[in-house]
Amino acid sequence: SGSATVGDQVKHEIIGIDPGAGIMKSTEKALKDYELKDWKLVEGSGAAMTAALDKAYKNKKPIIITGWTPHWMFAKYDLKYLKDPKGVYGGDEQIHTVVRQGLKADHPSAYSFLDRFEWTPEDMAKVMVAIQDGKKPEEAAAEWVKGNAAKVDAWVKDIAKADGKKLKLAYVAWDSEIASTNVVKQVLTDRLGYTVDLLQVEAGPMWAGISGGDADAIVAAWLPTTHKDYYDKFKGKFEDLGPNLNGTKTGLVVPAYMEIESIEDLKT
Ligand code: PBE
Repeated sequence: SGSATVGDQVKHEIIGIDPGAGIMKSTEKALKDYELKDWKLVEGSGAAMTAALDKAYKNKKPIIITGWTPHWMFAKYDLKYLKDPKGVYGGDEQIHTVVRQGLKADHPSAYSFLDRFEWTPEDMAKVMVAIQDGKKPEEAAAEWVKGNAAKVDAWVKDIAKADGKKLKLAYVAWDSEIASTNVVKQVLTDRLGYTVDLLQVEAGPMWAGISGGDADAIVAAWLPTTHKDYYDKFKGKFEDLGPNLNGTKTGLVVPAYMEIESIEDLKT
C-alpha cells in the first residue's frame, strides 16, 4: 500500500462475473457515471470471482468485485459494499418468479406453487452456505426442504399431484440461483410429483427461453433494476408472478480491511 492509490493497487481492475449478468451492465454504467476512465471491468464467472476474492482475502490484498446479497461470501469474509451516492445499482429490488405464457393452463399445480413460492434472504443463505461447505446443490436443497416442512407445506397445501409430468426450470450459475432453483425443483419433484429438468444457461438465453416457451419457469429475475433490459426486451412474452424474495442488494464489494468507503473514492 503506502502512497499508492487504490486504483494502482488493484491495477484499475474490477473483478466481474459472466457478461450477461445485470450487475455487469450496472458496473459499466457506474464506470461512466462516476467518470472512472482508467478502470476496467474484468469478465469471468461467479466461481472465478469468488476464487479471486478468496485468494486476495487470504493474503490481505486489495480487491474490488461485483457483489450481491444474498450470498455466502458475506458469511465467510468480512466485506463491505462501496457507497453508491449516484444510485447506479438501484434502490429496493426483489427476485421475481417468471413463467412462460400458458403455464397456468398446461400445469396448474406447478403454477399454483410457483405463484405462492416466497422465502427470505436467510432461508436462501442457508442453502448457499451448505453448498459452499461442500454439499451437492440437490442435497442441500433436499435438506432445507426437510428442515422447513411448515413453510413448504403452506406452499403446496391443497395442490394436486402431477404424476411425473415434465417441467423445465432455467437458471444461471449464480450461487444464489443455484440455491433457489434447486429448492424449487425439490418441492416440485418431492411434494408435487413432477419430473424436473434444470437448464443451466446464460442470462440472455434464460430470458429468451422463458419468453419463447423453451423453459417453463425461472426464479431468478432480479427486478426492477438488475434485469431491466431483459424485462423490457421480452415484455408481454412471459408472465411475471411477482417477488419470491425481498431484501437483495447489488454493488461493488471490497474486503472490510480496505480503506475506501465509496465508489467515488476510486477516482483518486
Ligand atoms: N446477480 C445474481 C445477477 C442476478 C442474480 C446479481 C449476479 C445479475 O447481476 O444479473
